[in-house]
Parts: sequence; C-alpha cells; structure tokens
Amino acid sequence: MSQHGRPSRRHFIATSTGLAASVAAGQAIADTLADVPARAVGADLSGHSERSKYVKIGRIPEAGPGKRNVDPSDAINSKAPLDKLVGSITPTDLHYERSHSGVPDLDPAKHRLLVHGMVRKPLVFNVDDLKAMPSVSRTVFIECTGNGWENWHRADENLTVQNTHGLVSTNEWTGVPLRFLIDLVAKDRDSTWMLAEGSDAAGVARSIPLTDEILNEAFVAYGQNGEPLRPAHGFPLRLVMPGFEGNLNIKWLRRLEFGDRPWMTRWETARYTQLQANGKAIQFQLRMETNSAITSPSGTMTIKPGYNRITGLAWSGHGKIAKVEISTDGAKSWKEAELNLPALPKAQTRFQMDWTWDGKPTKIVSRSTDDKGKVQPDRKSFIAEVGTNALFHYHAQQTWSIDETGKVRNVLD
Ligand SMILES: Nc1nc2c(c(=O)[nH]1)N[C@H]1C(S)=C(S)[C@@H](COP(=O)(O)O)O[C@H]1N2
Ligand SMILES: [Mo]
Repeated sequence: MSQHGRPSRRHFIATSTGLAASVAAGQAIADTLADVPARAVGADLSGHSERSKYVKIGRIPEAGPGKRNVDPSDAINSKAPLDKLVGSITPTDLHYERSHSGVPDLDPAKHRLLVHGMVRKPLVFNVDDLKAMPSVSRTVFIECTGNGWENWHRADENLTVQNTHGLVSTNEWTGVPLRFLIDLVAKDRDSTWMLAEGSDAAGVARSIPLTDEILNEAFVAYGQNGEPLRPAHGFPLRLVMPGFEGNLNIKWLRRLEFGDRPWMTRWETARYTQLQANGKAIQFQLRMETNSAITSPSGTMTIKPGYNRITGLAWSGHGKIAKVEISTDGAKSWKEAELNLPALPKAQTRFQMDWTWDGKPTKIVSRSTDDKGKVQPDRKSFIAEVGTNALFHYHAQQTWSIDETGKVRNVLD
C-alpha cells in the first residue's frame, strides 16, 4: 500500500496477472505528480459546450453505395463515425442521417399532426398538445435498411467501418405512445394498418401493420437525447418504431391514417422491396436483423503485434443482444466477448475482448446472438439464402483482414 492507504501502482502491477498486467505493461511505473499535467487556468464558461479542438470526429455524406466525396447537395445519407465512438450512445450531431429530399424548415408553432381514417374522432394536434401528454423515453437504435450495402457484391479494401456500417445509431427518444393517440381518436377495431406520412418534399409515407408489438412500442417523438429533435432527425415530430426499418421512422411527421390494408405507396413498391435470388421481391420486410461489427481494429487502421483490445457494436431488431462471439482466426474458432451492460432491447450494445496478436496475417470477425436466439449469419450462408440481387437488410458477419504489417482491411470473408 502507498502512504495514502491506496494500493500503489507498483503494488498492483507486481501482484496482478493476466489481462491487467498486460494492459499496464509498457506504461511508466510512477507515483508522483510529475507524471500528470500541471493545473491550468480555464477558458470562460459558455452557453454551449463544443467538442475539444483535439477531437476530429464527423459524419461522412455519401450519394449511395460507393459514391463518396460528393457535393453535399448530391448526398442522400451521412454516416456515423462508428470507429471513433465509445460506449453505445451516438452523440446527437453524429447520429447518421438519411433524408430523401433535404431537411424541411418547420416552425413548431405552425406544425400539426393529423390523425384520421378508420377512427371515430379524427383529431389534429399541435406540438404542445403532444408534449402535454404522458410520455415514454426509449434508448433504441435506428438503422437504415441500406446499412451494409457496400459489401453485397465486393469488398472495397479501403473502406472504414463508418463506410460499411455507419447507417445505424442509438439515441434516447422521448414522445407519446402510439396507443395513447389511438385511444384519443377511438380507432376502429377493424383497422389493422396505419399510414405515417412526413411533410418533406419527398413525402415519405409508409404503411405499418398494427401488430401487438408495434402497438406496444411505437411512439411519436418530440425529444432526442434530452432536447427537442434536431431538424435533420425530424423536428418537430417523428415516428419511432423500435427494431424496425429506419425508413418507417417517419420524420417531420404530419399525418397518421388508419385503414384495413396497406396503401402501397411508392416507398413500399418501387423502393424498400427486396429482390431475391429467384427474381421474386419481398415486400414489407420490416424488421432489422441481428447484426454486429468490430469497430476497432477496423478498416484502414494499423495495429501492432502484442496486446490489442477488440471492441465493437452489436444490435438486433428482435430484442436484446445476448451474446457476441469473436474469432481472431478467420471464423475457425470463437471466443465469447464481454458485453458493456445493460444490454437494452433494440439498442446497440458495446462488446470487447482482449487479444494478443502474434504478428501473423489473420482475419477477425464478430457474430452476435440476440435473446430470441437469432444468430448473425456468416456471409456465405447469408448470400446462399438471399442472393445478391437485393440492396437492403445486409447483416452478414463483417470480416477484417490483418496483414503482416498490421494493416486492417475490409474483406468479404
Ligand atoms: N419524412 C421522412 N422520413 C424519413 C426519411 C425521409 O427522407 N423523409 N428517411 C427515412 C430513412 S430511409 C431512414 S433510414 C431514417 C433515417 O433517420 P435519421 O436521419 O434520423 O437517421 O428516417 C426515415 N424517415
Ligand atoms: Mo433508410
């Protein structure tokens, strides 16, 4: 023990074995103030805190699979920097964005939500009406069905995990349960579908089946990470559909209509359908699947032989992440990773594992399993099942190859 009665670093290193010892090894052993920065005079306080000037972190706007470095006016999505995030929450300004026709400028004082169709009492709400209602808050991921579309056909070895998996993010969303609104308008029992429509120029509108799960979990959000929604994410109102296609989380929500069949909008006929290997297309493939990716080490990074910590994110639209396994020998053998708890249902969960790299070329892979027993498929069986005609819902295991110089590259398997 040191003279202050705390275990000293020297003591810790001398007695610890295994992981802690290998993490601490190579760091200076010291117990004096000379090793920490001097105290410094601070800058003025402000009304808004900015990121440290030393932290370089941002999204990357893209125009579609493989279309990077585009004029921002051509961008259709902007990906979250998964390789630079820690924990499981995506900072609000780094939540990925997918907007089909730009971000409308909506005045919350003038905005309205119409709830009508097969109901006894059609109603129009303003934003304050909704804020006065009972609320729910949920920390959930939203994922674009296009996430992973970079790797359907080939693997560009210069891609980062931001490029391959950056269309998923986890935030805490707050709003009014769909059920509460349904009771207010007195929905007809025979209504089994709902149309949700946005007020952007594209007028993104989707038909949503009113299953028990959706009735229990969907909500109309006005809050994101403790503040009003950001404009890019639907200000002042968006639908949140935990576990389901990002596209169903309608932003700039202006209308909910109840009916007894899907509306067959162009978003569910021309777009967001899945062409299968046999030439037939699947419609209404609404749930996001069990998925994961190692975020470090990941594409374009370089590692050194010896101790390395592997970490990444796993998520499932079915429920909670129950287990993540990692292979460091190209999917021949697997070891269970530690999960950063709690693993919330339908939210991203961080996983980690220590690893000693022997300096020989190898491949690292992660495989997640959720609490419904759904296992993330390897790429070969995934492609054998769905073929390569589809564009959406790619969720095969991600493989990173590491060469003898420690360079990490995106590969198919
Ligand atoms: N009104 C409207 N809602 C929308 C969209 C849109 O373009 N317009 N994009 C959808 C798609 S395809 C996705 S993946 C998610 C993206 O949500 P985010 O930008 O908050 O990440 O919003 C969905 N909701
Ligand atoms: Mo999307």
